[in-house]
Amino acid sequence: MTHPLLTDQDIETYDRDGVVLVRGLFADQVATLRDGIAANMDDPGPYASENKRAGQSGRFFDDYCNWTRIPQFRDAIETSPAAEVAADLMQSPSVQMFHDHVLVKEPGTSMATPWHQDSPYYFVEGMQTISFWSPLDPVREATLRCVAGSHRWEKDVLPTRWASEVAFFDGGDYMPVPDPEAEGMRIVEFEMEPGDAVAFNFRTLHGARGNDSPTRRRAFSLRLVGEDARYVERPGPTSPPFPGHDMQPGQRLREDWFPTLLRR
Ligand SMILES: O=C(O)CCC(=O)C(=O)O
Repeated sequence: MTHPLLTDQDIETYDRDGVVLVRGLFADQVATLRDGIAANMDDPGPYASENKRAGQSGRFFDDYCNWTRIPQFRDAIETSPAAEVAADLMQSPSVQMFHDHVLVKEPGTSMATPWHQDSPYYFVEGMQTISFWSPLDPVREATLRCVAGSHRWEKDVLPTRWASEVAFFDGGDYMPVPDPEAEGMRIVEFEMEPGDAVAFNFRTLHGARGNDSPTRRRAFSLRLVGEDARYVERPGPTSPPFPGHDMQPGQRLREDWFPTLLRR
């Protein structure tokens, strides 16, 4: 039976568009996630970054792979229906943890999140992949924006470094980063309340505006994979890098680092 937060139509939409809104996915975890983000910002991990280009205002903080050291993140992952909803949307009998990602745009942050697909940065590929992007503050302009159907594009989009826009890898066969507005692509975006989540495929092109509003825009992204996801090599170190992972192309992600959250 489909999870009560979803309709059969949502599952079709996710398959067709690579993006769908799930209202209230982390509704019961909002306070916990806000605490976790505060703990994360007080004690950033080794991958934390401040994304800024010359002349830009505000603060855009991001960090990832902290769920094993920040108990609030683990708690939210384990107590929310995220794994159940992921299994339904991906149509996968299993759901495995990949990582968590925190993205905070303080009021008056001018930097937009550039258009990108997540998959080319990662060492995992498959059609059964999902990120849940959940704001912990009401969002309007600074919400996530996704290009419908981009998860089915034949070629991956060139991954770049967010602040410098320099290519992330030297080699590889990638298409240039498109300009979805100029090219008339269908952009899907939602006004959201704390704990709502946008579910999107790792191959879905997405980005976000800066945060001109007078309130913070704290967001938690949870990245999960399904049954068909396999380790792949990229032309260079990936993001996240997971040093010493010791996996070979074609393998499933190792269970001791990327635990299975659900099996049906
Ligand atoms: O929060 C943002 O600005 C972008 C989020 C994003 O790129 C992601 O969750 O993959």
